[in-house]
Amino acid sequence: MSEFFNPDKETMSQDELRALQTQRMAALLERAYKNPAHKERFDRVGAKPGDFKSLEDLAAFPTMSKVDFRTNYPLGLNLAPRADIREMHQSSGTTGTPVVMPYTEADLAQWGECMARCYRMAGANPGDAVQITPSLGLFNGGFGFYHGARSMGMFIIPASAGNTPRQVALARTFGTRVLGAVVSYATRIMEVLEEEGGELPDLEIGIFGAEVFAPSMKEKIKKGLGIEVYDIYGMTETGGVGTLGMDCSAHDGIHLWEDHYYVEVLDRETGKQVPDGEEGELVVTALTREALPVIRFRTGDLTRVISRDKCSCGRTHIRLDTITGRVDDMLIIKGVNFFPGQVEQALMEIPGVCPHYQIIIEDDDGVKDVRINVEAEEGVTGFTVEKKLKEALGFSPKGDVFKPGELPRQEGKAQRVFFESKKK
Ligand code: DLL
Repeated sequence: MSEFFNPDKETMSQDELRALQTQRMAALLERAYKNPAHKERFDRVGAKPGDFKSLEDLAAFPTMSKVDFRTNYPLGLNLAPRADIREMHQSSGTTGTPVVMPYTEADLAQWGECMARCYRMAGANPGDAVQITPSLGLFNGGFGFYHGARSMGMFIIPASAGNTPRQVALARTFGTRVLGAVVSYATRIMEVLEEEGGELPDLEIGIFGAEVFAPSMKEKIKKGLGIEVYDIYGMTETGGVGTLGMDCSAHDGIHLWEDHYYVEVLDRETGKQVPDGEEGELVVTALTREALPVIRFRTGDLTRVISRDKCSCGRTHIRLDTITGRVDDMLIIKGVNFFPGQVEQALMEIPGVCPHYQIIIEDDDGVKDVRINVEAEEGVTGFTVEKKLKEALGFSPKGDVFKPGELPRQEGKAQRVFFESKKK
């Protein structure tokens, strides 16, 4: 059986991809201009869809962000007739107004195809049992795994979030081969398995994402569950999990579905494209979505282009590095800038450390300090943690070591950073 879900599209040459993107982009800009919110955005900077001739011309068009979703809440950016909307998802965010993503029938098929490509890329086959552990609800995670599995023709176990002992029992009873999860939930399943002392003999493939996923964490989960682990990427605004791609078994970058999405990596300050290999903010245009295609959407995610060359797996689409963090997650403590993902990377490199940790930012009347709470097996001390982080990040946080199981567990995306104010 082919390793590709859609071999023609997944192996198009870069030249063919550029031509397809150019044609799709031109049509998209014309279509979006009929929407009052986009028209207003384009007019503000004097960008006219008719002036777009090549992908270089896109730089003249404005970027958009979550703010555009919020000011046009709930469906102001939707281009499809209301009667054609078949499903919606939304992400809550932290500022109150949610980001809403509507889907037409064609959008659901596009999502299903992107996800099916990911399943296939991970080595999943039609008929395999896939267990879906992100919640099937407004969060796109659960339904994305579902639509992709429908497109592939898999045996779907829509377990949704929570009740981990039941998840393990389901996997055992129905022979789950593929597990879809938010990264931190995969560690929870691992933990319950360890407590029970059992194994999941049929489980071979883990497709995890939604959170920063440090290479050392991947390694820990891979070993802990004894499976191959894939890093899947996507977001509400682009149409959900898997829309932006995943790494293949060569694990040499996230294959981004370029026939569906056009990406730029921009310098945050200048808004200019950075050279390949340099880190910047990922900006995405959705070329094939009917209801709500984003145009130059500033994702807030930091990454870099790893390669535009054909991968050893045969796929030709651009490859991006794993997401190192979000622009707004950067922490500055005692003059040192760092991202939570760097803390994760360093912590998971310490032998005996468990994948459950918290980064506490203590604010003592304006003076900030960091405390790391981390679970670890006997023998790992606060000093070990402090030394490792000093080496990795250049400053010395306090390290507090907890016994396995002592820190709180979450079912959705894990909150890793906490702020504590000591001001009276
Ligand atoms: O988290 C989609 C998803 C669900 C991806 C399940 C993978 C698995 P949102 O809730 O809209 O959608 O959050 C999107 O999560 O901008 C990134 O900051 C982060 N994110 C998603 N995937 C990854 C990943 C889903 N593989 C936001 N690595 C994005 C790092 C990720 N961060």
